[in-house]
Amino acid sequence: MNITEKLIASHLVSGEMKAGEEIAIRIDQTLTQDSTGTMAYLQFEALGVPRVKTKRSVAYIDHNTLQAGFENADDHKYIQTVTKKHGIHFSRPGNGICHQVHLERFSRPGETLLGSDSHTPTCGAVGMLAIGAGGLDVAVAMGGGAYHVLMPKVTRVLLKGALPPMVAAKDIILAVLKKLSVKGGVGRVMEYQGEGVATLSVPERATITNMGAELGATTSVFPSDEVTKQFFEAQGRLADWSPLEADADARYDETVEIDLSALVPLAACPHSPDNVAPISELAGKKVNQVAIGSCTNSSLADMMKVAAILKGRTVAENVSLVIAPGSRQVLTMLAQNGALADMTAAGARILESACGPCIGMGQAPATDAVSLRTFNRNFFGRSGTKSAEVYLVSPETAAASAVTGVITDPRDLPAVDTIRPEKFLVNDNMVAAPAAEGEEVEVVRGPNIKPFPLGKALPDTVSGELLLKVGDNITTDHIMPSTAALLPFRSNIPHLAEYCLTPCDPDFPKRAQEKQGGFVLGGTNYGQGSSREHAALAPLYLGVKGVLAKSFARIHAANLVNNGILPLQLCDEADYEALEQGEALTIENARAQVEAAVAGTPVVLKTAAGREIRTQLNISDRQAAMLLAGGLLNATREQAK
Ligand code: MIC
Ligand code: SF4
Repeated sequence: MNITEKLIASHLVSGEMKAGEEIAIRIDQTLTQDSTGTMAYLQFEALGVPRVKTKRSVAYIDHNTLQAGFENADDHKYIQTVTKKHGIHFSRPGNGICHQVHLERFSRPGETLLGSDSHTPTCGAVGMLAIGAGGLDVAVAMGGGAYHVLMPKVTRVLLKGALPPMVAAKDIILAVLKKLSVKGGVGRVMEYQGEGVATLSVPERATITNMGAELGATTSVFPSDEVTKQFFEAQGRLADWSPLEADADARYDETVEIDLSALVPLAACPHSPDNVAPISELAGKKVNQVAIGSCTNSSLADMMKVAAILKGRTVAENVSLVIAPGSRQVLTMLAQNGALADMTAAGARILESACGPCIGMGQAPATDAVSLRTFNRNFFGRSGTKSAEVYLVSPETAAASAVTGVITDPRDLPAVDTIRPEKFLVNDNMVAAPAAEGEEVEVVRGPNIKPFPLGKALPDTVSGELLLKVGDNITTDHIMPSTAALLPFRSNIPHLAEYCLTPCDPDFPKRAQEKQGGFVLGGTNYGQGSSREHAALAPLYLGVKGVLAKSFARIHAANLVNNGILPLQLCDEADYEALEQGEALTIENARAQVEAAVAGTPVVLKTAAGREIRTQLNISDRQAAMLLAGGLLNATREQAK
């Protein structure tokens, strides 16, 4: 077996391990962050389970830390109290970005992790099966329920050779993205193999598994080897380590080769992580902002390289350089070893250990600015400035460009070393343990926490207007934007809904409400990007009944079904061209059609002119029950009756 198969086989609850079949797996650990967590815990409460049934569940506060009003702080308080009550550990604000802290302190080779954040696969760096999902799926897993997913194909990414100096792990994943595109990983686990693996430290592997999310992959995984062992030892957690590797005769569905020694520094150009070009082609372009951090590139080793490049130099006058170390462990170690002083002496602006500018919480670039970021997503508008050009680069490229003021190939500067600390500074005092007697904890709910919308049982006739037609690769940042102004409202769907799909059409929310809902039409890979369930809840609130698309991203499709919205994949792509915004669409005998869709029978929609549009639902029995009941929560309640 390969590593993926071993991880799945040891957690399989039901289903057949045949690519494309629905399987159910047992979840050992969960993580949530605050911007999806409030909703996930409201849903967990609705399930009525007194204490989590996982081995370890952790709630992080890392996204909404701006606190421009009371809303964020109220959410933090709610999450702190609800987790204390129900047996969940609580990583307090300032302790760091969920994926960085989870990797450092809680990851375990051989275990499964389900997180309400699309970058949960980060922990695949140590041989975990770590998957991102919607908040409701995570709530169910906390309650002891299995996680359902399609058995993935397994792609072997064969790493050959070793990286040249000043070429980074980021350049490896950018090279994979260039090769495979933002849809290249859909339905697959990317399993890293080959001689190059042993040359990469755990944080370098984590950069790669983290950004595997941008391939659309179910997850990415590395073996757990001697390098992993050393990382656990340095984290004072040797007891949590165990080896995991593929059998010598393991089989893979496909193989992609990357020769590390031939790689050069790369950048993902605006506005997609797969729009990759060599830095040499961009060199000399004037830069206005450099932002270093995020769950992709904020490890101690990354920060030490940045500090070494900045040491004794000054940030160029035309550049604003911001740095957010990924965790309090990283920040404290930088403070203790003097690297932080090298950064500030050069003129870096230090941000707290949180997501910050990566999710548009501050540091929006100036009009038409060129912003170089070590992050993982450069979707249109995500930085908070629509006219900004955001490039995704390695920490080396970012730091080199910050001091020169133009996009710079880091190989033009003297090489800096990568460190592998023998001992990390361990202090878990910012992780609050749950209460032994949860019943006694009072859950505090602020006024911004509104009830979430619930779907209704599917009627026999589903009809409505085609409210909006959009193109390929529509992201959840288009469907439910997350700017500093909107992120505080993650527990207030009525407010968020006013911004639903507005980057595509500012009038969409108004039109959807006037027409009492209807359908949306997308191109390929509709809903790529984040795991945010709000990209289903806001359309649900606006009355969207179904989304037609050429294809869907995995997590978003699951979120639609979980909330009772039909993800209808066009059988004939020509229908995409033919359908026009404003057309009336009807699904007759919808309930019977959804039941028949489990066996692969197309669901047929009719236009006003009587033309038939054939679509596939790609659902299991379990999902059909959800769609009929109007979502997962309704279906769970019906089963409990
Ligand atoms: C992101 O990077 O887009 C986020 C913000 O972390 C999201 C989660 C969210 O929208 O809250 C993700 O990746 O799932
Ligand atoms: Fe946070 Fe950005 Fe990572 Fe999402 S991608 S978890 S916003 S740092």
